[in-house]
Amino acid sequence: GPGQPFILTTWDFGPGANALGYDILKQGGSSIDAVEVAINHVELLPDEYWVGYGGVPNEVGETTLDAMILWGPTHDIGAVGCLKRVKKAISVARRVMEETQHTMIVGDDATRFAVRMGFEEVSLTNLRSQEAWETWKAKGERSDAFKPEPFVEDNLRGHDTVGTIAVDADGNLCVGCSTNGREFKIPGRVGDSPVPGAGAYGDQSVGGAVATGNGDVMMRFLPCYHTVELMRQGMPPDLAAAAAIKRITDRGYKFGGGIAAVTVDGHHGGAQAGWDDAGFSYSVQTADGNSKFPI
Ligand code: SD4
Repeated sequence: GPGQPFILTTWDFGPGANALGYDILKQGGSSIDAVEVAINHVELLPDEYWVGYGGVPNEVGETTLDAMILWGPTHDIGAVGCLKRVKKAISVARRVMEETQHTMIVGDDATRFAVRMGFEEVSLTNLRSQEAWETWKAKGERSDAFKPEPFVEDNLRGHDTVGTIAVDADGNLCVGCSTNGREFKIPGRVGDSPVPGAGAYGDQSVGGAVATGNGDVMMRFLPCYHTVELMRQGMPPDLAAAAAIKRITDRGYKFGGGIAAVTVDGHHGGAQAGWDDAGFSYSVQTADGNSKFPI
């Protein structure tokens, strides 16, 4: 309940991101500041290939970013899709939420919006993403995304989208996520991450959920919305996440993906499909410490 702040973040960078966010929560700060700081930390890691700059170039070698933030008390949402040349995608999403009546801004116009809001325009390419693209390009293959069969096993093993859910000492929920999506994606591709209910969702009276994995598939099912709605009906987070994922696999999809979820009073759980050896985990920090939960 109120007074017991917590923060949850997906994948191996979870503990480091949580530590920064929890510092804010511990001092009575807002969950939105905690989520932003935690996700910025991951976005700015130069060696993190799947989030922020320096990673996952698209088919023409450019890194583009998707992010979303949801503020529980007002159920306001801000998102950016295919954001180019700005590093802190979650911060731009926050500006969309706080400074406009809009929910999502995309592409070069998202860049222009960010610049108007005072963000710096920089290259998102570094040595690693440049090399990854050159190596792939040298093979002369078309992007995998041009194989449209939905029921073949996807090859999206190395995913790392950051999803963070926090509740502050005032009981306010915030949910956010940020990614550069999918390697060698077709330019203009937007994944599940900025789509409300797909890459993340939350409800101030229930809790939140964040997704990672094959967003091209997941966004067809709104699995985070599904997870939160099941928790609203009283289902525990792990079973709710599993049911949302089962909705996808029941349709025959052999996809790789996972969901982490937490109720506003701090009960958490997760589920995955196709990722038995992907190392998917989420971490939770509370007054009792920072623990990692492999899924
Ligand atoms: C996407 N869901 O754009 C993201 C990718 C991801 O961990 O989750 N990576 O499809």
